[in-house]
Amino acid sequence: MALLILSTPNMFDVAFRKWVVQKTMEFGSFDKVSELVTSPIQNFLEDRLDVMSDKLREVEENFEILHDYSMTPQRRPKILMQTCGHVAGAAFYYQPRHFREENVDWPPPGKMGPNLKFIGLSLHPTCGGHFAFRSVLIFPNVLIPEYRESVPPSILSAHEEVREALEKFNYNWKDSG
Ligand code: B12
Repeated sequence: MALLILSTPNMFDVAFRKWVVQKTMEFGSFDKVSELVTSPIQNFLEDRLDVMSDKLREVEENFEILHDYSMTPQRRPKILMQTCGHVAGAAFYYQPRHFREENVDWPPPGKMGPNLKFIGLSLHPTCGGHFAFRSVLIFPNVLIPEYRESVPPSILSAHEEVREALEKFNYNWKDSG
């Protein structure tokens, strides 16, 4: 069994805000938190996962946690979150290779920055692009009998619409253009 953890925009207003307030009290001031906590989102998620892991360990000792930022020593992602999101039925993964048109050079070459690939985009059925993949928990000893993968609902239908979304994600992600 594996569990995929996503965050939705509420995470910032609810759980993350609480964590910042708690750290501010712990360190004495918000300035101290800004100075000492170098990766706030990552630290916040790790703190929350530690609490969850302790509880989980009471029922199952053997599990591994991988994060979206977990890398191999060769700096390759240890886990591909968009693929996980699709097979988990959480968010439809639009992969560029499925939306090419015959005899059309798409995506247009040379528009991505150096060393950047034109990548696919996952869209959640209710949050659209306003979510992030965070972590995966893998329980090698827990098997789910008769498990059936669910297909994530797709919120885009026309290929043209998908190509437009993919271009915006790859070319305009900084300005939401
Ligand atoms: C490397 C990486 C980057 C790099 C390089 C990006 C690039 N353009 O080249 C950098 C650091 C620059 C970057 C930037 C950003 N990223 Co980024 N990045 C990643 C990361 C770590 C790995 C992606 C990767 O390398 N994939 C490898 C390729 C080869 O995988 P693939 O094309 O999917 O191929 C596989 C599938 O086809 C699969 N497969 C084969 N057959 C089948 C069949 C089916 C049905 C399925 C489902 C799969 C499947 O097998 C292939 C591999 O063998 C992921 C997190 C993660 N751990 O997954 C985030 C991730 C892709 N990034 C994300 C985001 C949001 C961004 C930014 C917008 C963040 C920001 N605000 O700064 C920017 C800009 C993105 C952009 N458009 O370029 C999100 C995307 C969310 C989404 N909704 O889709 C991710 C998932 C992170 C997350 N936590 O949610 N990123």
